[in-house]
Amino acid sequence: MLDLGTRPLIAEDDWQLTVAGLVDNPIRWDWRQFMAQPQTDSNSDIHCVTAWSRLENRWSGLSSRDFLKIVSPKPEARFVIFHGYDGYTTNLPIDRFDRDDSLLAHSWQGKPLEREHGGPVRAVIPSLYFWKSAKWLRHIVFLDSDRPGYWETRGYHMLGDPWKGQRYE
Ligand SMILES: Nc1nc2c(c(=O)[nH]1)N[C@H]1C(S)=C(S)[C@@H](COP(=O)(O)O)O[C@H]1N2
Ligand SMILES: [Mo]
Repeated sequence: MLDLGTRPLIAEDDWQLTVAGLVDNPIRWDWRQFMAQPQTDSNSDIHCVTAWSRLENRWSGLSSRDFLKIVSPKPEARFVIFHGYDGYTTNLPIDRFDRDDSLLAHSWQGKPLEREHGGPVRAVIPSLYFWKSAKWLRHIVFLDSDRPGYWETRGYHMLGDPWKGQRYE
């Protein structure tokens, strides 16, 4: 599985990222504000639940660590849910987001993310199956309890750790 098939076309000028839920600083960024944040490159492998992997990806963007410093989650925030412009959602524990290889990426292999791969901005969470890496990122919500996203309500695993083979619940 790759995506829901809609592949929304979001011009950089129309793109916005909003944050809600249990944070001290619920930001709303446009493209220019997002691109003005600290920049990080991160190399990682990714693993799709349908058994393919793509090794040695170089992602560039805002690291999760820097992002979390800015939005400042409240102590009771334990889960995150990503929303895409295509209506997709996916959930993960905050400790998987808060890893040094997780980021909000605008580039892949040194080039702007193509629409097909989630441009302008996608989440990249290498420690979980690739369905957790939401494309066309629009909105991030911080929660005190875990809520299933699109695939998770359809029988996929709430965590989805590829090293534990957590495909289905
Ligand atoms: N917004 C959104 N993000 C998504 C999906 C989707 O349908 N919508 N599919 C997921 C799945 S199942 C996979 S395997 C990867 C595919 O990313 P790629 O197209 O860059 O290979 O995106 C993930 N992120
Ligand atoms: Mo997937």
